[in-house]
Amino acid sequence: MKCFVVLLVCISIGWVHSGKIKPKFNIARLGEATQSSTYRPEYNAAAAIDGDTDSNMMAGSCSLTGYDNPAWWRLDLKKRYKVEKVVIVNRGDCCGERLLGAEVRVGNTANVNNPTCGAITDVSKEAITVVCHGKEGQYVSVVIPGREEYLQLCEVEVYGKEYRKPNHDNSDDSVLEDIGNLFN
Ligand SMILES: [Ca+2]
Repeated sequence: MKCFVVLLVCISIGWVHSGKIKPKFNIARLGEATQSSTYRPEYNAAAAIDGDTDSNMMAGSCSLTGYDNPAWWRLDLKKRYKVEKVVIVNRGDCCGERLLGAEVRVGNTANVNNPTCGAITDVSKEAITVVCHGKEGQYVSVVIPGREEYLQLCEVEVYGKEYRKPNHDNSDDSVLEDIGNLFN
């Protein structure tokens, strides 16, 4: 029986590392979103984490602020995470250039002034990935600094691992976490 369990675990880990399973769980779905203002009620901040990546604003699954300076959107993940990357789906039916210069920020302060992962410099594709290299924080924000602008986000996906305090031996926990992700 033990051999069977060990084999099952090894096969599971093999699946994780072979990349043949679906991507890791999008932790943005666990959070709560707010934004600098809301253009119309149906374009509320939560539309950017509803799991629907439809980039047509008329489909009703995109957030949109007013013409703010700065326009911002912020996600409270409720726990601290080491954020690996943020994938943003831009609006596709018009005006994609509005997102140029937007910065993704991650940190533990409940505002939009946390450290920056990177800025959006290319809007030629609707899905834009900003790499955060494990930057740690409870809050993920998208901010357009330095000008008045509308901020439109059809989806924001966040990938990372729950933050664990340094010096904690979490090797076994990490294996269990990876296996757990199989079933998310
Ligand atoms: Ca959406």
